[in-house]
Amino acid sequence: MPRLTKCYPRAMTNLVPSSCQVIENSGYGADKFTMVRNNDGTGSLKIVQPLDYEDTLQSNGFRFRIQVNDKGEDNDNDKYHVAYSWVVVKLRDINDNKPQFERPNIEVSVYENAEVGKSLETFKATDPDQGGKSKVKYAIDRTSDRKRQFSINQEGTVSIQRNLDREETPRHQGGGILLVLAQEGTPRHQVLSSGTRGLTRTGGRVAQEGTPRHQVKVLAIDDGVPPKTATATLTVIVQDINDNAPTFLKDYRPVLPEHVPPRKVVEILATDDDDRSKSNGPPFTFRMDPNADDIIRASFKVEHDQKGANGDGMAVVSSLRSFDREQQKEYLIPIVIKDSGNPAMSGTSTLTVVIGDVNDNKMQSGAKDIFVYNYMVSACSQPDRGRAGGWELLTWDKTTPSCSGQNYPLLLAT
Ligand SMILES: [Ca+2]
Ligand SMILES: [Ca+2]
Ligand SMILES: [Ca+2]
Ligand SMILES: [Ca+2]
Repeated sequence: MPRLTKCYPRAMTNLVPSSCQVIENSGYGADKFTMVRNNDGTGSLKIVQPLDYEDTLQSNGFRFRIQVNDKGEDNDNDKYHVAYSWVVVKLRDINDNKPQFERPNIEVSVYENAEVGKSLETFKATDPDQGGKSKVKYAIDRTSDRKRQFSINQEGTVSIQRNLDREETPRHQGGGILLVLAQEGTPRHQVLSSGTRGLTRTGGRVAQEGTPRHQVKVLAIDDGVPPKTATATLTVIVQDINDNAPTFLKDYRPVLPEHVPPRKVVEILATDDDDRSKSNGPPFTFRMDPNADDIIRASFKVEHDQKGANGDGMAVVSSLRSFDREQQKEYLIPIVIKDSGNPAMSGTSTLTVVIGDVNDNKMQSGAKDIFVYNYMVSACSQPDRGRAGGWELLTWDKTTPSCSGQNYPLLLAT
C-alpha cells in the first residue's frame, strides 16, 4: 500500500508518539486508511483500500479521526498521553478510465454500390473521468481501413468515404481445416467441394468462399493526459451487385489442323466474379457476337450447351469448313457470354483459333508463344520441316528466293 502522507496535527507535536492509529468507525474513509509509525517517531497514513474518484461516495473525500499516544498502546485512556485529530483526505481525479462504448460490436449490411457519403451506424462512447465531463473524440483505426473507405464524424457516425467493391473486399474465412480431394481421372470441369466453408475448385480455378466484409475498428479517445482509448468494431458486410460480366475461364488457344473437314474445335467455359449464390454468375449463355464479320460467321459456329460445365453452361465452337494455314494462320472469334443476374451482364471475349500445320509431328494443343526465329541456312537447299533445337518448325517463310547461305526467318512454336 502506498504511503499517503507523513503528518501530525499541531496538537500532537508535543508528544513523542509511541503508537498511532486510525480510530475505527470514526468517519467516512476510516476503513480505507491505517497509521504506521516511522523510525523517526513520526507517523504516516497508509491507504489500505482502493480509492476511486469515480465512486460518487468518495469523490467528496474522507473525514475520520486518528489517535496518538506517547506511552504505548496500553495507555489509550490516559488523557495526558493521548491526542486526537480529524483527518480530511480529498481525492484528486486522474484519467484512469477509458471511454466506454454503448455498443462495442455493430454489424451492418450494405450493397457494394452504396453511394459515397451514406451513413452506416452511429457509435456512442462516454467517459466517467472528470466527473463524467471528459470529452470523447472518434477516429477510425486506419490499419483496419487501409483504403480509407470509411470516415467517422465527431457524433460517432460512420459513413462511406470511398466506393465499396464486393469483389475487392476481403473474404471472411471460416475456421477449421479444409481438405479438397480430387481423384485421378476426375473430369477437369467437375466442381470439387469440401462440404465446408473454404475453397472450391472449379475447372482448375480456385475461388475463395466466405462473406466479403470489412472489420472497421472505431476508436474513442478521451481528453485526459495522457489520453486513453477504447475500441469498437463495425462489421460491414458487402452485398453483391451484378456488376461484372462473365469472361472465359482461361486463355483458350485451340489449334485446328489445316485441311480437315468441319469438326469440333474447343469447349469454352466461363467465370464471373459476382456472387453465384445471388444468381449474378452462372448459368451462362454463349453465342457468337452477331457483329462478327462474314468470314468468321462462315467459318465457325458457336453453340450454347446449357447442360455443360455441370449446368453452368458452356460453348462448343466448331469449324464449318477446312482451312489453309498459308492463307491465314489464326482466326479471332468474338463470343458473347451473358450471366443470370437481374439485370444480366454480358461481355464479349475473343477466342483465338490457330490453324495448325499438317505434318508428321502431331501438334500440341494449347501451343502458346509463336515468334520469329532467325535460322541460319548454310546451304542452297531449304531445311527440312522438323525439329530445330527443341522447337517445332511450323512454317518455312522464305523471304529471299536466292541461294547464298543467308538468314531465313522461320516460324517456330513450342
Ligand atoms: Ca478517461
Ligand atoms: Ca478518474
Ligand atoms: Ca459484384
Ligand atoms: Ca456477373
